[in-house]
Amino acid sequence: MQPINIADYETLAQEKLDPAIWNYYQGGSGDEVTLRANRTAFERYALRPRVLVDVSHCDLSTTVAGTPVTMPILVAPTAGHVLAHPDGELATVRAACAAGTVMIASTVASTSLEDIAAAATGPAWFQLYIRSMDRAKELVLRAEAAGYRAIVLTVDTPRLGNREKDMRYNARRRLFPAANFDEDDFTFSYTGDSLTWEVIGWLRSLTTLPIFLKGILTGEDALLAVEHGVEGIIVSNHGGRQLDESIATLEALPEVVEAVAGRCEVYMDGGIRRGTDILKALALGARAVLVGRPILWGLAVNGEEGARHVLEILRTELELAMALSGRTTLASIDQSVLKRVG
Ligand code: FNR
Ligand code: LAC
Repeated sequence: MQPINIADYETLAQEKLDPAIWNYYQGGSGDEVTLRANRTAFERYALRPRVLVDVSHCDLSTTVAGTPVTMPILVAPTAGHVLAHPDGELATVRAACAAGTVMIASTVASTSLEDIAAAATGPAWFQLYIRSMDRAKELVLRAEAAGYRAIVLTVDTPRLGNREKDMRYNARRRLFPAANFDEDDFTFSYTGDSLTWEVIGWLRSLTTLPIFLKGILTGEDALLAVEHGVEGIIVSNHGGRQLDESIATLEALPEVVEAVAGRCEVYMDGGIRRGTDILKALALGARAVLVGRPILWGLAVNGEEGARHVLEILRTELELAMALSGRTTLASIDQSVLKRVG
């Protein structure tokens, strides 16, 4: 089969991957209610297309924290890309740069942050998990020295979610060493469970890079994030892998956008599989979206080329959705394109 959409990549990736890895990628936490909700939330909105608009040129370009990107689609941080393909994160970062967008490299990447930065032909960002302050400080300084343009602190992981697929398929025993550390046992260590909002000031004292918080789902926390001076928020429930039964990200997005009121950038991730999904997220106030699993599927199927193709499919679909809905710029995509139907 020649993959023509993201679902095709999902099917082909399953055929390629060892079940332990496949289930680690696909899995959500608990009963996977949130994992499913991230997808079904998109179906609660229908599109209201406008006609007789000159759509001969649609402009998808924007900036994220001042970094120009050719489209509002970023590569979400995900762990251990060598599990998908031997070229691992090097393939991913090349694909993202070739597509004119930004990869957010994970703390628990299977390639060191320096090697990823060296392979990048454009800007990349670094996702931070803080297990110990000493180690986190070292990571931030290394990331800044390597040329990363932003720090994305993931805040929804004071503990690891209840990943029952990992238990059943023994995924943890088979995983990779995390290349940013000397020890092999770092893979499943996350942001420490005693961290509080004071960590933002501490991070700010270490770096001048823009700071993003990933994993915000409420207006209350969005407000605190703004008060602590972050440059951006990523509305995320970790792809349904942390607190099961937490709100779908598309449903959480409007209250975060409202609370922020333009004072920092707001992105979202979770369940983005079609260009129309992106259109809906932008209409609800996201400046950009991140994609997680689809990139891993592309990598698994065809390395750098596969990851690149996944990004190009999403770009083409978003462009078509904009043309067919009569919205030729990202700025023209507002709530008037949506009707709530569920
Ligand atoms: C993740 N995610 C994640 N997030 C993060 O901040 N650091 C990480 O290392 C990882 N690792 C990771 C591994 C795998 C296999 C998955 C599926 C997810 C979460 C990720 O950044 C993102 O929030 C979700 O993947 C978005 O949902 P979709 O696009 O996968 O539906
Ligand atoms: C995960 C971690 C690595 O979701 O964030 O598996």
